[in-house]
Amino acid sequence: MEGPPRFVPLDYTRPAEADVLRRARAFYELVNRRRTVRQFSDRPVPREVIEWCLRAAGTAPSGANLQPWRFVAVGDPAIKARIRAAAEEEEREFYARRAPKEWLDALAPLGTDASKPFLARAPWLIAIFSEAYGVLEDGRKVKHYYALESVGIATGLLIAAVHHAGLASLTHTPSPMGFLNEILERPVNEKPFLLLVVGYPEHDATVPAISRKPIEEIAVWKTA
Ligand code: IYR
Repeated sequence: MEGPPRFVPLDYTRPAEADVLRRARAFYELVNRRRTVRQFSDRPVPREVIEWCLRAAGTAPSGANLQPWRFVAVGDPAIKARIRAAAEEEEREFYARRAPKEWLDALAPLGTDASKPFLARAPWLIAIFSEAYGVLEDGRKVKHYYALESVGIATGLLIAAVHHAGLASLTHTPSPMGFLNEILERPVNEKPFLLLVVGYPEHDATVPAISRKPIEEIAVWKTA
């Protein structure tokens, strides 16, 4: 059906050597200023901004290039309110009963609780789904490879794109997230992966005083 693989020249311009280091540092400095935010302004963000960020996410590498992601961008206040209500219901269960003490202890530095007003206030909620398998027009299923890894990479790019645009985001994972299929009318092959809250931070937003591991703790080198 496909014929032989087709190749085209790589579109690549090699930067001057000194620029490679400068650019590596500059990107670090950009992403190091990203913080997960939980206080969002209701200031609108045009749909076009979200579209470009989603295009960036869609450039992610994926298993067999099957691009097993689906982004549902929710700007409708009525739908956001339904998502908030459903998420808070799960979170109340989580904080009151489901979460073991060890998990609650790990979350303590973040100061989170079951109340999620930002889900109604932020201009955009991007529900990210992972297609466990694809479905052809005739209903046949297509196997997907490394779907979760692929969607995780795409989500990382989306978070970076949103930050680069000058907006804030929150990776939110109410658990379980099955209500997203129902509210957003997504088919069963689409598994909720994450809810990304996107908007401007509130002018007086605060973030937990937590730190990142230094490179010595996250990298191991095997050099001659
Ligand atoms: N989903 C809950 C709890 C929570 C879990 C993790 I792991 C976090 O990093 C943060 C919160 C909530 O959103 O409050």
